[in-house]
Amino acid sequence: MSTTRRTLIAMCLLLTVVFAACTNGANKSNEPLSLVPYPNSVEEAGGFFTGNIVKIQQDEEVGLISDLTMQKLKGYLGVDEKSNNLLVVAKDDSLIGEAYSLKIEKHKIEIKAGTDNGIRYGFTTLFQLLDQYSSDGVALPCLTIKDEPQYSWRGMHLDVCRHFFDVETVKKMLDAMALNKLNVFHWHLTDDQGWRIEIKKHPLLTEKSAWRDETIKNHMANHPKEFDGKRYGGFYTQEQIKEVIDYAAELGIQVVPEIEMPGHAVAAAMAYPQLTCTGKPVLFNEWGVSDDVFCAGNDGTFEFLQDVIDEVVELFPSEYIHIGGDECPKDKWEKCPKCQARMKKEGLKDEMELQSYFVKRMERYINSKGKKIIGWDEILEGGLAERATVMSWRGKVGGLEAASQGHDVIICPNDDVYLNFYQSSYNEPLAIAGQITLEDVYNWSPMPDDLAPEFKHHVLGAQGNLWTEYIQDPEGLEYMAYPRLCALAEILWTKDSIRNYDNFTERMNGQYKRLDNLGIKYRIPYPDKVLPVEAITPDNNTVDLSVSIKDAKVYYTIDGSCPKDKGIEYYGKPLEFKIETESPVTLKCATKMPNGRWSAVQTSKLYIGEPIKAQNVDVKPGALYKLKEGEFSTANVDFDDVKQASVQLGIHPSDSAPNGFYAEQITGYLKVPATGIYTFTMSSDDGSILIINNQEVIDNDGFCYERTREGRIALEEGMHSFMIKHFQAKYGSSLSLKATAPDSSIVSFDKENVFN
Ligand code: TNX
Repeated sequence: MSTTRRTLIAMCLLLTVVFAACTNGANKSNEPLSLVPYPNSVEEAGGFFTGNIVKIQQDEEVGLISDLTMQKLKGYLGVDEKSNNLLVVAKDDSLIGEAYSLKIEKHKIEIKAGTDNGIRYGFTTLFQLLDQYSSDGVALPCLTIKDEPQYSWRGMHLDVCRHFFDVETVKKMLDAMALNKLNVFHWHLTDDQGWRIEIKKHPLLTEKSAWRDETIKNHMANHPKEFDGKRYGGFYTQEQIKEVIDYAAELGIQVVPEIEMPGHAVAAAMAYPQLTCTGKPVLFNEWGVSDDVFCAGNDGTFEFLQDVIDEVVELFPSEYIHIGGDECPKDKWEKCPKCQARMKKEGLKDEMELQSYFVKRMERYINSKGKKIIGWDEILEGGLAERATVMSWRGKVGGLEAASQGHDVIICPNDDVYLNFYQSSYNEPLAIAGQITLEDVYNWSPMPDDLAPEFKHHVLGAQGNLWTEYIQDPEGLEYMAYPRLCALAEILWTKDSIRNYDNFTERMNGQYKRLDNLGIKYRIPYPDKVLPVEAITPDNNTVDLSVSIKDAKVYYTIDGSCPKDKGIEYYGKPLEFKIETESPVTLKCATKMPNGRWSAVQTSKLYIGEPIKAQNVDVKPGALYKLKEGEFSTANVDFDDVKQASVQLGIHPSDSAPNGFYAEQITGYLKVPATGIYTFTMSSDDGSILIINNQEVIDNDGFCYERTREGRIALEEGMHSFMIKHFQAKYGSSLSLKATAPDSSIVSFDKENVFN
């Protein structure tokens, strides 16, 4: 072979290698593009755009690049007429609605869209790429992104009534929404516990209704109730409201105000008692639903609400006004002569229809002002208002029903996207109920399964709802909202077919840094693969302390001390325990972010040793059941003095305690089918404790709505004694328990497996 030929081949090879390095380089060390929400189409071309200065070439269209966008751009790139790197921003009417395209070539970046929001999103994507690719000088991978959202309603709701959040906090939330390409801010401005919007015609709404004398402490399930005795309140002046609306508009976010009616009206009625059926002032300094609602028989109520709407429509450019409509008990209407007279006059057959009358009447008024109404799914009851959009919060059912009737709907079920619910089972600040993890949000989809294809376009999208009964301050708010909001944003933007949770988790590494830049104190996950009670056996002698955030480090201790002080760094390899180690070991671990912020500390008791020997006992079917009536605040109740036990075949809460306040204890033997580690899962409302072979496996104690917790223990095949303790105070009651065997089969606590 001639030298020239050899050189040519070598050069070709070299070029191939360089090219490969470049395309790979676009994914520095195979990192995915750190974009959240992920664009719907990305084609990487190879090569890089380099350089820190661009010349901007913009269409004549006015306002295509907003001042704010320009300001942000200058934080990344210099702008100079003489640069031969071009940034082209162009209107392209073939890109509909919020669609945009972003093309990066070696000397040119081009953003195209048909609308201002499209251009904004193009820049948001560009800025995210610049975050990722400008550590040592800008080197953006050449690519073409063609993108548009899956849903048009990508929202975030904030309740500023239960707790008040000032303008700065709201603006910070809007910044985070814009970062995630969300476009609707649903501002819940009135409720029982506070009226937050200045209405000039009715000044007492801010003088009186914006304040309460005290607030319930702890969880509302606690019994007896305690109050803090501290006056609390706040409101927005109309000037401040305008400031927020303008700020949101700059970010491409529509602000939808919510004025609650006919329920959740107590704050208004505190100042204007004539608005309720009794005409007496009412107070409601706790959470939940009050019986006192706006009187539907009194024309004065409608006049008052119309006055409010008059000022609201003047302030808010949004095409929608949310009128609430949820949780309106009918007790007072049933007894109110005016309401009953109204029903008779209007030919309404029941109070449901009276509610529908109320909503329809207000809808007509709001429509006459050129706006559309939205209501929570209760507005379906008694007949839906003609043009209303329905917000489905009690599951997707209301949404399904309304969409099938040809109404637009927004899907935001409490079990899926209530960002006031717990984010994990342990170490969380007090929250209302439930559990919705980041992964749960990510794996959810707003579209109701049974919706006929011809109605699917009525599903406008979804939103995260942030009710603030248990969220007292901005830090608490940020903890609950993020990172779940990012997951929600992605499911609303990115097509289901290209979404993937692991990939999202990787891309979140970049998004966490952006949240850091906004000063947002999002929740940092603690290592949660290790449960509070763990079993370590010769066959299974490791614990995994990994967390999903790549840039974070995990520290742990095994001497009971705090891992934040002198923890040992965990290097991603499961920790091994020798079976001779003295048992139990108290393991504590926590996650540290690159900026020094810590997660909560997870504490775990590791029981080390051979599986516990089975008990050799003579048994009969069923468990022994003891009940104690009375008001308890813990499941840890002594039952020795209860001599009489009944036999019960399954594990379920008492259905015989007459006043709903009781504690119960269930004891017996559980038969397990094989030797190995068992995971026990227990849900209860209120608290419960599980003890196996005299060892506490699950501590799920305390006042709560239904809550699920787990624990592990190693058992030999055969019989093992157990004790379940449970107490019930106010509100719902439940208790359920199961064990997962080493082969993943389920051992249920039923007559096949439970003995005494
Ligand atoms: C139900 S969701 C409510 C709110 C509460 C929330 C607590 C809805 C329309 N009404 O008043 O704050 O649950 O999760």
